[in-house]
Order: sequence, then structure tokens, then C-alpha cells
Amino acid sequence: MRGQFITFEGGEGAGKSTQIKRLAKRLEKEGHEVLVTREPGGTAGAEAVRHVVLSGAAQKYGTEMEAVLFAAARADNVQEIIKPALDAGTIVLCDRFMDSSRVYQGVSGGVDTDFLLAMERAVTEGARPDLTLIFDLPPEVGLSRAADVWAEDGPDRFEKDDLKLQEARRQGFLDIAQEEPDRCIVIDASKPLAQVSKALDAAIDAYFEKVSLQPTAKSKPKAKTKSKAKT
Ligand code: Z5A
Repeated sequence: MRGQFITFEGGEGAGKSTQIKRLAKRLEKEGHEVLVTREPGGTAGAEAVRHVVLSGAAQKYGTEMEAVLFAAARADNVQEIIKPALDAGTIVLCDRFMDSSRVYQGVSGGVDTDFLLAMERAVTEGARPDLTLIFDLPPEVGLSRAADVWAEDGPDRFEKDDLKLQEARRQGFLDIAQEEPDRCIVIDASKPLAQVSKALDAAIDAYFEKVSLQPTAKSKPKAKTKSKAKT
């Protein structure tokens, strides 16, 4: 049986990485096979592209060029990592995916929608997200959280954009959620960590129930061996 492809989307500092790590641990404990990946990234080639786009080195060539680079990185991640894992029945948790291209390159970058969607279709064939969790919060809150973890390099190419663009991106993700309610669930990411975790767990539980997902026989947690009876 094909695995489940779950993507995490939203603005900067929304808590996606924190929640993916926690959720992966939870699902593994429950006996699921889990694979975590991120975009841009996941493979050596895609990580190289990540460096080029996030450093801002490609910015001077325009947003279309950046869109193609994100799509190239995605193609590699899908072919090398995501699709084989899904074919093996694994739950794939991906930190950002195609909606980030729709929003960052489309909504705030002005790249033509038909061009973006054509690349999206070509690149994601056989690996369309089953569930997308959109972490929503005011951009100024997310940016201030992200600023706490910036290394000495400071903000990346997209974190430097002004608040108006960040607001447009927030709205872009919310619009996708509204257009595709069967795939997307919005999580209020402005809440304290424990509340966000609870909301995410509830969304995952409801989704697994909807698709009748159980741990695979191969990966079911082993029954605990009884401790030796005291004599
Ligand atoms: N991009 C694009 O343009 N087109 C594309 O197609 C794709 C991507 C795929 C990737 O950056 C960039 O590429 C991204 C879009 C663009 N723009 N930027 N920048 P990235 O992967 O380096 O960054 P990110 O995805 O934006 O992640 P992030 O800024 O690291 O945020 P996060 O993963 O959502 O948050 P976090 O690291 O889990 O949490 C941030 C801090 O907040 C951390 O200290 C946490 O402990 C704290 N935190 C987490 N949750 C909470 C709550 N609930 N309360 C308080 N504090 C919290």
C-alpha cells in the first residue's frame, strides 16, 4: 500500500521544523515507518540548490529562475527520496513543498501561475501531498521567533523581504487552504507550543481515522517482553 505524504507549510518561524521532529518521534513510537525530509533539500543535489537560493545568489537572475531552481530541487527530492519511500508504504513528513512555490514564487514573486503549475505537475507526478498542514501566524511573530535561531549569517534571502510581502504570503497559504479544503488543514501556530502540538496531534488523529491508517505489520511496535517473574 502506498504510504502517506504529509507536507508542512507556512511563513517563517511558524514552528514547522519543531513539530515535524516531535510528530516523527510520536509516529515511530506508535510503530509507523516515517521519513522526514525538507525543501529545498533532501538530496545532495537539492541541498546544493538550497544553498544557491537561500544565500540570495540566484536573486539577481529573477524570480522565474528561482522558481525553476526550486522545481529542480523538488524533482530530485521526489525521485530519489519521496517517491521510493511512499512506494514502500512509509509516512513522509516534508518541511515545505509545492505550496511554498505557489506562494513565494507565485503570490509574492509574481511568477506566472500557468508556468508554475506546469512545473508543479511535471515534478510532483506520483507524489502529490495527501495532507497539508498550514501553520498560520502573523509574520512579525514568526520573524521574531526565527530571528532567535538565526546563526551569524542573519536572515536568508526570503526572511529579508518586507512585512507587506510576508503578509501576502500568509494570505496566499490561507487562500490555498480555502481552495483545497480536502487536502489542507490550518493550524493556529501563534499559540504556545503545547497548544500547537495538541492541535497538530488532533489533526493527524482525525486524518488517520479518515484513511483508516494503522501501523504496518512490519513496523508494529514489538509487544513488551514480560519481565522475569521474581522467584
Ligand atoms: N522556499 C521558496 O521560496 N519556494 C519553495 O518552493 C520552497 C521554499 C520549498 C526555506 O527556508 C525558504 O525557502 C523559505 C521559503 C523558501 N523561506 N524562508 N526563509 P528554511 O527551510 O530555512 O526556513 P523555514 O521553512 O521558513 O523555517 P524556519 O524559519 O526555520 O521556521 P519553522 O521551521 O517553521 O520554525 P521552527 O524552526 O520550528 O521554530 C522557530 C523558533 O520558534 C524555534 O526557536 C522554536 O523553538 C520556536 N517555536 C516553535 N514553535 C513555537 C511556539 N508555538 N511558540 C513559541 N516559540 C515556538
